[in-house]
Amino acid sequence: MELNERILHYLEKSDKVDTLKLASEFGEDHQKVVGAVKSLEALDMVISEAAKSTKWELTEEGKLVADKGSHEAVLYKSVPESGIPQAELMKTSPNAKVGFSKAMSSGWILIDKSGGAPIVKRKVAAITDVVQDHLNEVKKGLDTLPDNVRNDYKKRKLLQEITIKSFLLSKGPQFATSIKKLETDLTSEMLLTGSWKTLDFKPYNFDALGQPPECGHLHPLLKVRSEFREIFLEMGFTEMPTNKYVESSFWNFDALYQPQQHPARDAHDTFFVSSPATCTQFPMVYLEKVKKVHSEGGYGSQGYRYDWKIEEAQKNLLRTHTTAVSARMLYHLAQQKEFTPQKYFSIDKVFRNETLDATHLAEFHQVEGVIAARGLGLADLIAVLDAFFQRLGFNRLQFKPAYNPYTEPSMEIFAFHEGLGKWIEIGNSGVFRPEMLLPMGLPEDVNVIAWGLSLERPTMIKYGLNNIRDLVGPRVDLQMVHTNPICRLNK
Ligand code: FB9
Repeated sequence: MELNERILHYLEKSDKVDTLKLASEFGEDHQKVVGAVKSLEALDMVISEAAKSTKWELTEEGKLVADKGSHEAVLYKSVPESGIPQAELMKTSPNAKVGFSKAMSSGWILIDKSGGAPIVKRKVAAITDVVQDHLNEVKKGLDTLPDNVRNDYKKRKLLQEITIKSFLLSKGPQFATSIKKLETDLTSEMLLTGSWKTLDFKPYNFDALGQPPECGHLHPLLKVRSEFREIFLEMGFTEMPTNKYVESSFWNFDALYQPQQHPARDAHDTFFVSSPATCTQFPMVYLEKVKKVHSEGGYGSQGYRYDWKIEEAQKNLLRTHTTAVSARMLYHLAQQKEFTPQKYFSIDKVFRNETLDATHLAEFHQVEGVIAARGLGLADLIAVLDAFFQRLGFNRLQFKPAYNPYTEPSMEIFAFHEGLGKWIEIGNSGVFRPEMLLPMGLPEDVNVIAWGLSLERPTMIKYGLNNIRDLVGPRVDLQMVHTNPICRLNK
């Protein structure tokens, strides 16, 4: 018979019954009985009132004593007929100290100091371990201990009093000893035959929670991107338009004063596009200035002194950095009649034809910050990096001189990662060169400081991933995307 009906039959014979008693009578888990009661209560077949009762049960130490004997009995049994040095006896069990004092107060043992070193001897030939017997009685549910004894065991942390929540049951308005099958759907057949008139329908449970709607979940990269975006916006930066994966070599390299023979411009580092292979739309006055600064110098620079070719600049590629976007933005800024200071940022994909490994793929997201204002210098760059990375939870930065074709000076950025317990590289930065800025037409006293980092690296660290292929690509565990926590970069 179903548990529900066993409960109803029991209740028919007795007006009130506690769920604990039912659990014991039926040999069922109390929680299972409570669950059945709740379903009967939903049908108004029973009424339950919350009840509380207390019960004594053995602590973990009490269970050990019930099993192995009291500490004093264990100690007594460790004393041989001939006696044992007290120091040695105290090493025989982890509870020897408690056992010794109890065995002494029970008159089971004595200390013989006649020979100098204290020797422990048995004072009685045999003992009865009443503590063990009492605890085994409680373990069986026979609670016949006098209060003073029970309180002593509580003090010795062998017994503990626990409160049990249960329910006192009585017959409900719809009480019956069998459960009518409740219909859950009103069918057309019921309406046609009129059987609905005699059927019982399950009442609506307006408290029931709906099925959680299946929906999409943000990928960890997008969560980290949102965090970075928030940090930049909080700092007053404006997002640059980065919806141009295919870029000309001109904007990706030449505008950044990166010479045409630079190794990064080779096909082994860059993905060139075969169709359309070239771009021919450039601001030609500006292009001529770029050509001149590369080939002859100018603006105080001797240039690279090579035969700059427009065909090289026209080649289309997948942008290798979002600094190509920064170049376009700065050129656009330079066309303003009156210069106004700006703070730009970008977070988007870049592509590099480099060796793949566990942490590098041919594409990654670059995060870039750019500030253009009069009289900026390295100190301003360090200060803004400090403020930016503090928002990522980094309070200790170190800088190392580096080289970029388009910034001078340049610095690699390092931070001490408390979680990893080591210094890690967290980005690169620098001051854009005059050979890049002045051909655009920016005023001579305007400097531009910038820095960059990736999105994948912080995301992998944040979510404890060691292989980039666990973050992006066909091997990604979609359950990870579903369940991973929200991202807080500074936590
Ligand atoms: O992101 C990087 N590391 C990083 C960043 C944040 C972070 O956060 C913590 C957990 C919370 C942890 C680590 N790096 C830059 C450093 C290394 O990972 C490096 O091995 C890989 N670098 C990429 C380039 O690799 C081909 C990261 C990427 C990178 C490097 C430089 C720039 C952008 C991205 C730049 C720039 C720049 C410089 C001057 C002016 C304008 C832009």
